[in-house]
Amino acid sequence: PAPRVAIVGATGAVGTTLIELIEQRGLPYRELHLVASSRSAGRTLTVGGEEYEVQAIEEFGFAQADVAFFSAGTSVSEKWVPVATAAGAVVIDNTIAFRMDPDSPLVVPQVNAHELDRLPKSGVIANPNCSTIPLVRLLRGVEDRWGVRHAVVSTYQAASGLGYSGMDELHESSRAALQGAGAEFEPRNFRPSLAFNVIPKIDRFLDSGFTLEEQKMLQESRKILGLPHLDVTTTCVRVPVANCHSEAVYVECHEPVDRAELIEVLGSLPEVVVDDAHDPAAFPTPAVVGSSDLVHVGRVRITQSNPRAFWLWLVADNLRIGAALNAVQIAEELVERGTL
Ligand code: A2P
Ligand code: 11C
Repeated sequence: PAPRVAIVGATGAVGTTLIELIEQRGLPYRELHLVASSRSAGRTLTVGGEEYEVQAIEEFGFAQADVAFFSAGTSVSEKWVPVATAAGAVVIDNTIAFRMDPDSPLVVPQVNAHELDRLPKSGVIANPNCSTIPLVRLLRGVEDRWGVRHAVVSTYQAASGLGYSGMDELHESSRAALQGAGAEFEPRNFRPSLAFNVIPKIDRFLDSGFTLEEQKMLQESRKILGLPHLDVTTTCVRVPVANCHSEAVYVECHEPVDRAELIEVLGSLPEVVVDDAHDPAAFPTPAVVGSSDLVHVGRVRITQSNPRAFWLWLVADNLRIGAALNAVQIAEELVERGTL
């Protein structure tokens, strides 16, 4: 029979996208439970034409779920994922809480779906960070054909990485700045204000001088690709874009790279599209890409000084590719294997 599904964080930006994708893609379920904080308890949401009442997590019995998607933040996962797995649910967790746990696979289905062949001891499958997912999907193809010597990445990350509160703050701070009241605006998430600004800091600073977001991109890429010595170094930057993360990616390979073949290899990866035209309406930008279930690649160029190195630009919808879609695709793989 189809699984009983719970969505924790159902009222948030990722949760809402998850619900939309479950409807669109027809993930089978025989029961659906929507869970959030007590603030949302009693709200109703319509899914597949049926109304569902949102339940407070404290009131929810996880024994009612075969699979639980968690996207309500790290502290909620730390507290409640063990409760869910103890009650028998398989958890697909969208926070940092279990990503580096050796007993929990970190899965991007287009890269390492084989790790879903057996259910993990922990009962938890971790969903990677939103800027890691599109990067490893491309690096997989490059590694297999030319071998990656090292990669240098700068990210341009959207406000929706911080959910609805991030998007709301971008709009409010921009409005305040346009009204000449920017100095009085009190930022809640982005410091300094993100309006008409770029901020080279995402998540907290570490003693190394890197940020946690930058460290996640390195550690998670290594784990997903199964390349413990992979050399990826990043600068993660928040930009005043509502949704869709972009990345400028420089890769030096072991072998010389032919541009036409690179475009062919990238374009033949699952759910990747190369829009390499020079027409500004064609190369990928967050505004042009909008809501998309594809990783968009453009600006592919071999460096003039080194035939083994190239640059590319990617844009991926962080709420879909970087979070909800990856989680739903993990669930689809489990359903296909008869695990759920
Ligand atoms: P709620 O809407 O009741 O606050 P976003 O990423 O867009 O900010 O959404 C966060 C999601 O996580 C929301 O669904 C939110 O529910 C949920 N959430 C936040 N804190 C808790 C909590 N302590 N317990 C359960 N769910 C929570
Ligand atoms: C951001 N990438 O754009 C973050 C959000 O580790 O899941 C996701 C944080 C995480 O702010």
